[in-house]
Amino acid sequence: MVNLKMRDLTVFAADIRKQLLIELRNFGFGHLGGSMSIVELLAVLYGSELKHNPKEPNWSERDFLILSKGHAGPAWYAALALEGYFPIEELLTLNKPYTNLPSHPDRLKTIGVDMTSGSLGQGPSVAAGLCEGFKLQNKDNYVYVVVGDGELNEGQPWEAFQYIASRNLNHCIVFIDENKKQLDGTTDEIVKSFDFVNKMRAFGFNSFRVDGKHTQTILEGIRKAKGFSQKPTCIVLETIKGQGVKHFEDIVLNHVVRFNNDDVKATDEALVELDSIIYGGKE
Ligand SMILES: Cc1ncc(C[n+]2csc(CCOP(=O)(O)OP(=O)(O)O)c2C)c(N)n1
Ligand SMILES: [Mg+2]
Repeated sequence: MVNLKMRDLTVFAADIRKQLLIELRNFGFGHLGGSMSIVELLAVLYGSELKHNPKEPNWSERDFLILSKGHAGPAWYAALALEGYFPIEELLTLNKPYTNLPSHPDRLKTIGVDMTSGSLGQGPSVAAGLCEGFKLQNKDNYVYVVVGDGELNEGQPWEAFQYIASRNLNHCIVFIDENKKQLDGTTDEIVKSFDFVNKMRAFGFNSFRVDGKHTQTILEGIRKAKGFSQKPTCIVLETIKGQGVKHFEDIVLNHVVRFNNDDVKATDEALVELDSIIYGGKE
């Protein structure tokens, strides 16, 4: 773990990815692909843009993160642990009996988690309610929602988006993780997504696309979103399922990875590389 005060966002992303890989390798299998694709986003949120306080998780002025694609919980837990919500060692209990870190987030178990998720399609509806509540109270908390591109095959998010935009809930920022894959194939093979940017514009959002593989481009996107005062914003993140480790990016069906010998070897090699980013060669 790096000294949090000294880190930059790229280093923080490397640290999150490292802890995520350790978690999944330790359990032996898990939702690797869609966890890896939001690592850079989590680094920017927890490292810079999301107002929060690990010492006071229920702080009323905090921003909310709604991880609607709840199967990416293991990435979120890595970020929360590194931020100090719970000890890093707890990551090794992922998905085990009596853990506080079930494979899908549970707000009654994990400190720092505000919405239980895993059943896809529900996050934007909860975000709509939160944003509406903050608006009624004249509060300026932001609500960040992360949805998957496959998840948007569901109908419920589109009802919520329409509501969020029609109420001008401009403190809602939606991220679509456009990794172009879902559970058992590409989104094109299963149900085509068409152009999310145009679709979200048609639903009343400011909408644009950024490279979701780099913290800097994500950071610029969020800062731009915060500059809009009239409408909510959707940022379509161009990502890769398995992002950040070539071996895992290249596995065609990498939604869930069951670690075989090759995967363990690739993880060991990736951890060495990640450590060189984290410690800058001086461990
Ligand atoms: C309502 C519901 N239907 C189906 C599933 C099973 N499921 C879990 S993840 C997933 C694919 C999601 O794809 P995507 O949103 O693209 O996620 P990512 O690529 O970011 O992992 C499916 C179908 C579920 N969790 N909830
Ligand atoms: Mg996807």
